[in-house]
Amino acid sequence: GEILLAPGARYVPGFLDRSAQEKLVDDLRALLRENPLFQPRMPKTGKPFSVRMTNLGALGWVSDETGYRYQAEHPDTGRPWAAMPEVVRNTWDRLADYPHPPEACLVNWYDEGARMGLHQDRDEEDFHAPVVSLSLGDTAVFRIGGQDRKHPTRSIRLESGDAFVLGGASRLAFHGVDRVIAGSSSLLPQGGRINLTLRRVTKPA
Ligand code: MD3
Ligand code: FE
Repeated sequence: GEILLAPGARYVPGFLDRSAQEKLVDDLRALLRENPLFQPRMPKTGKPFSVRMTNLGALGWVSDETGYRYQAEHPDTGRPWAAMPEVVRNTWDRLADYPHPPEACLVNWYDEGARMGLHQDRDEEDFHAPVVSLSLGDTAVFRIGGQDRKHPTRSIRLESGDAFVLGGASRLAFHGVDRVIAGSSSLLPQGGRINLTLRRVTKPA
């Protein structure tokens, strides 16, 4: 079943079954050896994020003292990002309802205590393309509001295997992760949470 939370915000609980989640975590662990997590930093202040990140695909989102941007190389290794696993490409094809492939898959890795403040995703050129998210591991207390920071927000729990599609009027909604509930999933033996966000970055020709 699929739940419409707001115009364009489609929540798909249980999109990946347990065996697909386990296979995806195995794939990610292998990809992380060549394509390690890095510690993003806030523009200007250089304050480190509590979430560690990496990317898969042609382009990746990075943040450091000089600003936010998409780039083709890993900031620490200088190499191109690893390719997206098949299950990730298939997720986009099944959920995005958009006629071009994704260019970036941002991998957010939440250790205990990590969070993500309320923000908009606006570093992409084409807001007609949705953002598709997949959650793995411990449950996140996720918050979503409107297009203005002052608009009211609601809180939902994103569990392991859940998908979320943010398109249409929700594409520029403010959103964030208040906290991760330690011990809520057995998928990752060390605990924590992984979120994958699939994005189109450039305007298709
Ligand atoms: C709502 N990630 O990477 S995923 C991000 O759980 C990000 O790691 C969160 O926000 C996470 O930018 C949330 C769900 C999500 C992704 C993109 C959105 C919700 C969104 C874009 C617009 C509105
Ligand atoms: Fe976001």
